[in-house]
Amino acid sequence: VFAVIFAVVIWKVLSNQQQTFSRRFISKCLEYKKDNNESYCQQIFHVFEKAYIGKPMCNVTMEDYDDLMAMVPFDHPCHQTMLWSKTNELVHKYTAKDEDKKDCFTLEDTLLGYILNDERWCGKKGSNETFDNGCDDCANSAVRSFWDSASAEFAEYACGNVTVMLSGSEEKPFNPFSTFARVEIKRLKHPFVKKLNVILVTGNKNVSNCAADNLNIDLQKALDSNILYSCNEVPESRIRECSSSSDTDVGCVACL
Ligand code: N1C
Repeated sequence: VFAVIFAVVIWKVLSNQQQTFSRRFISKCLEYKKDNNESYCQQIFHVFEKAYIGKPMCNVTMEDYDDLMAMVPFDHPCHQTMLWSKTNELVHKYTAKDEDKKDCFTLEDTLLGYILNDERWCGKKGSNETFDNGCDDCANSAVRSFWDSASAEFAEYACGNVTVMLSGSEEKPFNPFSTFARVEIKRLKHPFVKKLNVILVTGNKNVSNCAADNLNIDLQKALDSNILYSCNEVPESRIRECSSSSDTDVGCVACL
């Protein structure tokens, strides 16, 4: 009897966990845009799940998300693309605006980025469920491969002047292990992309500036040589001011 009760409890917990993740996915999908309907959001979830379900936790590749990426194309203006590394909180504060005034877009402003931001998930071999805890953080995890895949698409979609917000509190603002360095920078392609603007955020703990070899040598080496490059050091306080007083500026760098 105890064994049966135990099994039922475990089963309930597991199925409840799955519902929680998929419910959250669907409800974020619905709140993203008023005309997203339940059936469209469910279709997206179904294609999303196929990337990792039933697979060993550390065996999910970027390509496993190809169908998902094809199903959910971007529709933001490609010339208003904002990339970032190690400035997660600040960049999203800077780019946050009401829908009708929005003039600078990060991956988290797109449907999939919005739904999956701050989420964890994985599958398990021999199970058809989505787990949202007990997921290992490995190179080919469902989460990492998703961000690699979405970041690749996002950078390929970019055009015109692209901006990236990097951190001057890092010894290497262009960290070779970051998604920006591994995945995004090499997918910016001339002649679609004309220029890359680096906004290097400075504050009270500055360990690098625009003269750093890490930017002038390492970053520029990774960048398509036909794409122009600029770097501006901007105090964090200025960026915070811009976030609140930015009705009039256009694009990702105007207020700075
Ligand atoms: O590794 P990073 O930064 O350089 O990645 C940021 C870079 C941005 O330009 C985005 O377009 O890559 C994209 N991106 C996300 O949008 C994103 N949202 C949440 C990459 N990763 C993202 N995450 C999670 O943060 C994800 O789990 C990943 O591992 C971290 C990357 O943060 P980082 O090192 O500051």
